[in-house]
Amino acid sequence: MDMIDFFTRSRFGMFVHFGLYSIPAGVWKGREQGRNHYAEWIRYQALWPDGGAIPDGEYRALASEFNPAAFDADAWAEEIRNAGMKYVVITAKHHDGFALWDSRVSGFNIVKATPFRRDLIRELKEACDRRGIVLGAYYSHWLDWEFPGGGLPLWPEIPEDPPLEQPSDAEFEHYFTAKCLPQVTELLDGYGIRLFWFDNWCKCSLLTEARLEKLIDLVHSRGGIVNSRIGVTWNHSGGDAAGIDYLSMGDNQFPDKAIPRPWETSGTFNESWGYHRLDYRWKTTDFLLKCLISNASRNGNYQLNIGPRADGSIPAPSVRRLREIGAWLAVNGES
Ligand code: FUL
Repeated sequence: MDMIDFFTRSRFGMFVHFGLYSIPAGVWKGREQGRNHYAEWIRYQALWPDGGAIPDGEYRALASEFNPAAFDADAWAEEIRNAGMKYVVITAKHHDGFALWDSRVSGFNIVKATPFRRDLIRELKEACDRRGIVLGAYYSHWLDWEFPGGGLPLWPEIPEDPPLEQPSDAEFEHYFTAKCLPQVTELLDGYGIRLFWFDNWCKCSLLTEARLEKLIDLVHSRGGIVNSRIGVTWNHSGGDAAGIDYLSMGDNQFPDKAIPRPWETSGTFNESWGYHRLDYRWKTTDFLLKCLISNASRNGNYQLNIGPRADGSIPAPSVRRLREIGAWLAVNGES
């Protein structure tokens, strides 16, 4: 399958943010995380604005509680298909460094570090394959809060706190060659992933052109595709995005004109990406449909995110909206 051709024709896909952060779900020791509602950032937001992050050991300990027993890959895939979505991109590894597959590269993963012990990526891939849905991977290639040398947030921008000390170039090189490239290779060769969503949004000196080229070449060597947030272009507008296959807009950003190359907007049902138990700011189905139609009319895709609960179930407000959108598309959409 020509992946970029598939992507361009797809129009509608699902995004999934799922990981250890789904357990605290925006609340740490009885207190709502500060700064914004991105629950997947809780490690560095729990104590904001008082400063400080959740200590490494305390965050890692969440792994021993991670047991999404209600996860049912076929049930997820059914929701995806019935919503009219053609593909799904899941946080194979988000910034916290925790992998949702049985990685040989780092033991900080769902099989080796949790009581669940099941390979979620494998199960989801098989359920998607059975339905002709393409499974893609979000992979945080710059930030990795677990592995020595991984990028750290450029925060805190809290005046009284010093910025976090970033890894040196040599330290980042260690992370990049010992974790990032080998894990992406695992996803390519061990799981047949060909659709990648990388995430970087600021000019970062650690992501040198040489490193980006290596990562892009690796994915391309297997016929895979990469998005602009890999860091080649960071204004999301196209520009000099040489080497990348499709543009990713900023979070929930909808352009008002057609873009002459493959592109997508990733968006949320409420505000957070990961499940946040206090995020009640649900968008209406009408609004979400308008976003989809607007992007489709401008030759772009809409990648709409769910944040499953720690037990692996999809929150009811998302299910309801997915089904409403699917019902509308069944009558009005092209198949
Ligand atoms: C951002 C990330 O920092 C958020 O956590 C989320 O994954 C969003 C889609 O992209 O850059």
